[in-house]
Amino acid sequence: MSVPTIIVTGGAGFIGSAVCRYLVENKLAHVVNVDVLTYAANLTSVAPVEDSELYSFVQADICDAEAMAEVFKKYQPQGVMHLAAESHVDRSITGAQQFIQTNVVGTAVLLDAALAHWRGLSEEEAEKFKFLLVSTDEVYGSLGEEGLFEEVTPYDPSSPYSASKAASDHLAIAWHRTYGLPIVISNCSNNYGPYHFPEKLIPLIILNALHHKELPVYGDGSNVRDWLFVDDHAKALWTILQTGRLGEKYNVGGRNERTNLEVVETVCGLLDEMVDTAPEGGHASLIKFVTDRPGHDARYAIDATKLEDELGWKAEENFDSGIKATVQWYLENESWWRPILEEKYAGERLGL
Ligand code: NAD
Ligand code: TDX
Repeated sequence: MSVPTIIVTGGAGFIGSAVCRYLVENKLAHVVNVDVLTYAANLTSVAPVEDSELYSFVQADICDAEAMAEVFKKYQPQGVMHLAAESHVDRSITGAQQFIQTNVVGTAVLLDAALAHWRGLSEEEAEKFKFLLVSTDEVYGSLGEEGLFEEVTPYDPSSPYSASKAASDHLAIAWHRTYGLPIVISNCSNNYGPYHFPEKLIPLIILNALHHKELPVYGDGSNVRDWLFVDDHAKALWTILQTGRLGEKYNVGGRNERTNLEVVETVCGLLDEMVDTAPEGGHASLIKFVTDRPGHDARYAIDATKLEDELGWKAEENFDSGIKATVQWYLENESWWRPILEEKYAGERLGL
């Protein structure tokens, strides 16, 4: 059976690697993983599929127009799933320029490469081609205590990261309206799961707790995020690429709102049960409330009704079992995270 060839940008990152594993393991597509391999990349995350004939890897920068043109020419893809990005809000606050470069300029370069490719296709092939821009709920800004983000919620980004993602969403829509490029956009809530880089809240807390280091909770820990298991996101992205309507946006989320403090306490409680090295007073005794993130959005919560009703996707993993499986994965996969901790950045962060 022949399967489509799909370019996945950022396939060595947290979500991109889950997408690569899902598509290749289920023989849904030939994946061409295009990743420049920044600090956040890890090819070990795609090791389970790297020997498959349905998997190819190209080390290239999405900002490099020539390299992108070559990738399209060589692989003649039927679709693009664009995940490559600078993704960490705190880094965007201390250094915004790389976010503008990758998320804004890089997306524009990739859109142009996709457009040139699409224009060269036969009418029949062009009809089947689709470009999925993978975006975030952070483009909508912050909610108060009530309400949910809908696809029509106005954009109101707070951080350099979310502003750069909002810009890339606008570029994709512009390439659709102006040039007709077949675009679809997804806006997803916070992901968690295996292979998550340990600068993000959940893996940072797991690894700091295991090392009896402080567990930094910004502000009073009352900020709310809406957590989705990463494999549910990967399935949603494939569904949207396959059946999403052109020029449309789809919100992705699993209705799992938690305050940050609840998340941290949950992880601590699981570790208390799962390891026999807990500090006196339990892992939660390591919690430290620290200076808040500037521009810290109070609450995110996604209404995924459009995706559920129109395209039939539904989150399968619930947070209680998903977070337990995630903690278990980190306990069993020190070979994945140990080399990352030994890198300079993480060593500083974790005080190792
Ligand atoms: P990540 O930081 O783990 O991975 C990003 C990947 O992109 C890395 O492998 C990196 O090497 C690659 N990359 C960065 N710059 C590149 C460039 N110039 N050229 C080619 N590759 C480059 O990110 P993630 O958490 O997996 O997020 C993936 C996408 O999903 C991002 O677009 C992000 O905005 C979006 N998103 C993330 C979340 C989340 O909770 N993590 C939620 C919603 C949306
Ligand atoms: O040490 C910490 N302490 C803390 O309290 C860290 C790293 C985070 N936090 C808080 C800030 C957030 O309210 O936890 C929450 C989650 O923080 P992050 O893991 O940095 O994620 P967030 O800022 O919500 O953004 C993530 O979800 C949306 C991804 O990094 C983005 O790429 C995605 O778009």
